[in-house]
Amino acid sequence: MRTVPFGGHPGAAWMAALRALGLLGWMAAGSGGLLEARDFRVNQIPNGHVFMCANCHINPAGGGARNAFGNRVFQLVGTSSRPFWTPALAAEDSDGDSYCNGEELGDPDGDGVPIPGAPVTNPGVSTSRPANAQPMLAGVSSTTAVWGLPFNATATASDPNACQRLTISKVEGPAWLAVSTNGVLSGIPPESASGTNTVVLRVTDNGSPPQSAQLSVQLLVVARYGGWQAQYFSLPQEAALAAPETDPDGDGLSNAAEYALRTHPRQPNAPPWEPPILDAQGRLTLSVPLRDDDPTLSARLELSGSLSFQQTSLADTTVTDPNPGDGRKLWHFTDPVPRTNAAARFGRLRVLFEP
Ligand SMILES: [Ca+2]
Ligand SMILES: [Ca+2]
Ligand SMILES: [Ca+2]
Ligand SMILES: [Ca+2]
Repeated sequence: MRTVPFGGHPGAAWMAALRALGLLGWMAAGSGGLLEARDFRVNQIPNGHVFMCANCHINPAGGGARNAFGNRVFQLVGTSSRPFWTPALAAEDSDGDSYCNGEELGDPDGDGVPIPGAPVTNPGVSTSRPANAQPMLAGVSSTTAVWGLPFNATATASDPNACQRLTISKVEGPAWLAVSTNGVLSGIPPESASGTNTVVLRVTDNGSPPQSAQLSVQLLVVARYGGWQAQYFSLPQEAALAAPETDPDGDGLSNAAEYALRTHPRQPNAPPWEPPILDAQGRLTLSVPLRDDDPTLSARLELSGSLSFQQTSLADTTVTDPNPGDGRKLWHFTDPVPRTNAAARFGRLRVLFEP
């Protein structure tokens, strides 16, 4: 068949003559040799000259049974000579070898212009395929989770071999975190997960042989009042009981204070701080242990000469971490007004945090 000029008008004219005679059906059934006229197809695909008729036919000489790509082309245009190479066909994987038709023919985007020097493999033969490129994991859509609340994120994976199926798995990470094969991370972190959690993900393609890549991400689990509420109350039924200003256990500590102090809101607690003392300069000092896993949390001590708190000043504040790892930091407050200058001093502790 390679002796027949392809794309040439002689072949086309010859086909027209056959059609006029109504002989095509007989010719197709009876003589493979005469089918060589469809050689013009070779010029309708990028780099078609590399595999010639074997792009579409099992017999490299052309004619006879088609391979998977040939069947797809026949499905699209039948015996018509109209063009069929499109971005859509380029994006398909006709022979199921995990490489797109366009990739195999050196024209990944299917615009009909092959990339110069790109390797060419047969889009109709699954054992003819390019080298398998390594997939990539670019990142995770969110790396901050709140304990007590559902966490959801997506890992972004890609592969230069656009037709390959990618499978994502968790290589390392906390038990509460589930990772689906399509890269969805989900789970509800417990309070014990507070802090930095190392998660190692792997992406594997379905090329031959498969290639994979790993990504390590640091997932920060923080506290928020909403997650704390979900841990200690049945929501939404107990929404009123769980409100920040409520004191369901009647211990004088509001839920907001219990959250900040890391105490139990439904079991009465004595305030977990030492009574205020006067320092060497006669200034009132108070130290309060507050949770350290909510980056939005802060505290201030308002001081006043009367219990009405009509005029207040703020205590000087420093924060220390005497016991790293205990989930608390110590907030030290010092009244700037010494005792000798005041008849009486009253303090009111405020904790501030985002919901
Ligand atoms: Ca393929
Ligand atoms: Ca192939
Ligand atoms: Ca690949
Ligand atoms: Ca309370």
